[in-house]
Amino acid sequence: MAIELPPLPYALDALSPHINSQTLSIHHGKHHQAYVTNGNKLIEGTEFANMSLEAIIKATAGKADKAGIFNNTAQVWNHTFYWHSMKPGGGGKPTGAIADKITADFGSYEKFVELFSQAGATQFGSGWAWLSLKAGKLEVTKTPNAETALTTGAVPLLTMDVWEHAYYLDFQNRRPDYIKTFLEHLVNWDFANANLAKA
Ligand code: MN3
Repeated sequence: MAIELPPLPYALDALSPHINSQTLSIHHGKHHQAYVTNGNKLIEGTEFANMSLEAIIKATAGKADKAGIFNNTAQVWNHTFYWHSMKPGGGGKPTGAIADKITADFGSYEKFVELFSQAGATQFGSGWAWLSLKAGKLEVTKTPNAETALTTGAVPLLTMDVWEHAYYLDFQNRRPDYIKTFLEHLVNWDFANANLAKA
């Protein structure tokens, strides 16, 4: 089955003024679309052509001769997960089960903010910061380039894109300001709660 570009779950201007419509238009319409287009070209006529996106990612992870397929398909999945990790009017302290779990596993929401911010800020070059559930416990991790928490034996709950294309038009080189804005104004705790409930 061909890989498809899912629509953004909100309007292009829905995250303004934190992430403006130009960023979302290019990030979704050009970057995300390019991973879809390239992924489809690479799987055409191969054993992966009829597999689900997640199955392709898991089957190609860590295989040097399949790096092109992995990089493009993982980036398709990571971006879709990232769009849902944000919502208009999001951010701030979590509610529901994820709030209790954060307190139980990290000690406090403030400690989670510190760990997540550090993961995003210290990912050298391009990559992702994650909140995941692994062996029943929350963990904050970072991955380089297209690497994804999906293939680490964890259940991803939230992600934040820290590739420069995610924030450069809005924040230029100020990645820490983007991370702060993500946590204070954008993070979608409903999505994290839904993923936690399914985990
Ligand atoms: Mn990106």
